[in-house]
Amino acid sequence: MAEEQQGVGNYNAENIQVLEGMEAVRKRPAMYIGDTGERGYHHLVYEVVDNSIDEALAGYCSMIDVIVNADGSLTVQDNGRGIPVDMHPTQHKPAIEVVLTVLHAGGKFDGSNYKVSGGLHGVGVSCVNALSDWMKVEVKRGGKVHRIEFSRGHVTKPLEVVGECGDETGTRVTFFPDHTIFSCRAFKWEILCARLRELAFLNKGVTIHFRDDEGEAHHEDTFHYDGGIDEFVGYLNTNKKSISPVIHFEGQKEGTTGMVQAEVSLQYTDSYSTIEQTYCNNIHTVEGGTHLSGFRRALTSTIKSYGEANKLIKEKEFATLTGDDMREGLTVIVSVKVPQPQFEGQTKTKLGNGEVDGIVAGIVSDKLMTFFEENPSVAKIVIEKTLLAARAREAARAARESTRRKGVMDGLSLPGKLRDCSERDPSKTELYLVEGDSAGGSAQTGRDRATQAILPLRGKILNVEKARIDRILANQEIRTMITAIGCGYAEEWDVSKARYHKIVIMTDADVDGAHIRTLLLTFFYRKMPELIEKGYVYLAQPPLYKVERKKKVEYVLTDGELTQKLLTLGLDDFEVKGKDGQPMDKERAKELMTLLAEIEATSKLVEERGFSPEALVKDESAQGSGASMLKKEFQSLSAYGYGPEDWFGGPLPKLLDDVRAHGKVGLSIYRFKGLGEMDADELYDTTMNPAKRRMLRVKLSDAVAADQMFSLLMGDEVEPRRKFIEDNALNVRNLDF
Ligand code: 0RA
Repeated sequence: MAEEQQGVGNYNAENIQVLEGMEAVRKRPAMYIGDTGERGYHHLVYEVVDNSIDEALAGYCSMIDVIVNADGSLTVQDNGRGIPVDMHPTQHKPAIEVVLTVLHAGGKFDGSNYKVSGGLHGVGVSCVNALSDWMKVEVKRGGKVHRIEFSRGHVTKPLEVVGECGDETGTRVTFFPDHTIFSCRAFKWEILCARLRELAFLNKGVTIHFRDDEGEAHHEDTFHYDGGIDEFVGYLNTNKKSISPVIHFEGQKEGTTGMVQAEVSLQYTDSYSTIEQTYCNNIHTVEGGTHLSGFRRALTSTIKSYGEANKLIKEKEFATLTGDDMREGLTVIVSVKVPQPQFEGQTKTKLGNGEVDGIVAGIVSDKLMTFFEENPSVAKIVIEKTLLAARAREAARAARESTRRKGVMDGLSLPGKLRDCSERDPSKTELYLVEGDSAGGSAQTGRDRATQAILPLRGKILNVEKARIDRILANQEIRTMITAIGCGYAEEWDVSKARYHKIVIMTDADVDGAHIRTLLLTFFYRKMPELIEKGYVYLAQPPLYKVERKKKVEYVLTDGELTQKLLTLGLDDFEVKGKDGQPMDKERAKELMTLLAEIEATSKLVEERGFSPEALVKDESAQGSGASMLKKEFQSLSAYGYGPEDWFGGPLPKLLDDVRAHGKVGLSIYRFKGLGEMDADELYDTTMNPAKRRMLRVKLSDAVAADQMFSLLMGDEVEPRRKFIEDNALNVRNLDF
């Protein structure tokens, strides 16, 4: 396609080609950008940022700014050389116009082949242009600021000089995705953060600054890592206890299509899980490939030969050791740069270039052996852990075999506690994991027997974060769940055998319930991640309150909703006067009351921690412990003409109380203490009835953050957990998971 477009020497023909190129992208966007949902929407950003990263890799750019603008558009700005603005030799228009309107034109046409980066689809910034309602590009180059504008891939304002810039250079691209193409409506802070942080780790020394000006909460963050992937490994292990230093290898070797560079950082921790993240040209190769296989092979053979030579592994054990055993507790990043990468696999995220296997293996074996020889105490710890993992695996296999003989794991004999449903089509069935026998009883009576199965769980679930496979499989509650779900476990795992496509965690809305829920999620995340990836795991949302008014019963899910309800009822025939003595309109009064309720809640939490809210608000330098949140709330309050003095010792707390009290007239409000308090019909009606219930589907949008959170919440390290809970205590009132 690119050749067809560039080879033509006729102006009209070229123009037609450009038009057709942009139309092709708009007609079949998924072919170019993956999909038109959340992934594709964020992919637009990566395509643009990749161009700036290329400039950085070429040594011309040190700073990249990414800004989500207040209007929902996004800007990427760098201090690279700037996209060339001179006339293109064959296309008879400015080079910048070619880069932005011709598919795959990228930076290639200038002949310098520095480009090893490029987005997952490598489609370039012209695709982003085609899929944007509008795009504006500003370039600082040769002393002048140039600007060009587009809509849906076509020029709307030709290139012009709009100012001077001295010797500054750089590119600024701002675009607004075309909402007639995408179903996603906004850029998500967490998603962009995760990718930008990753890019900063992979390209050490580059500074990426990210700001979000959309919506109410303004976030910003800066990513810069002089330690590169070594720091990445440290970051992934944040909440784990390391048992080795971070070990780094790198090297390069001429391959068939040019120089292949490889970089590896690894560290062992005392945990039982493994993190292996591999990259090719900055692309996360989720499905692995030749760089991963080369690394694994070298790790296994080096540990074995060092262990044998130093008599750390007995002959009898030698044969039973597997690669998995040697990777228990390992966190590793493998990053390679390959001139002409081949991506294979279902999602095109598996590296296929055969020679990379040997190149990575060569670098790792050499240098890991040297490391072990120079650090025998670390080598000993790693090998001991490997042997323990192998023994536990053997014990678990034996246990599984014996239980299989008894027919427990194969789904033929379902656990006695399971109250199964009659429907056999898993896409229609739901399994409720219910905390406690009494709630289990209500759920069993109230359920729809055809499609809803109930499995009551008694007491605490085993923390899989702190147990090896043999202990996990010895745990009764876990065995029961494995059997009921029907997918098997570990080597026998098969997600297509799932007996239900909805697995619903239903726990009390209290601290114990939250703990059980976290333990169950840890189990699914660590041991059955495919269930989460497929979207089979849900959280039930039982109501927190039962509200009765004039014999009409209503259920309320959260404290926030209850407050809203009381305020709405309270303002019904109640006039609120503003600071100026004038009556306020209903909408504005409601907003003010909502804000006051927030101030009240934050103040209460701050007080519980032993601080005075008033002192915090008045102390300019106060930070943390809720101070920033309170300050933000008081800033919003000033929009109504009120200051802190109207709250602390002023009339506002009473106003809030009065409105709420007014709202409560004639109401009876009951707060549920647990699921068990609801009778069977009530539980079904509020929480299980597909026509009325609300449920949360558990999603893994940021696997790294999830991993850290589970290590933190469930691991051994006490100090970071204490800090997390303290930092997040203020969020608890809107904890959604
Ligand atoms: C084509 C050629 C050159 C640089 C670029 C494109 C370029 C593109 C983008 C997109 C965002 N930032 C960018 N920075 C540079 C090479 C320029 C030269 O040889 O001077």
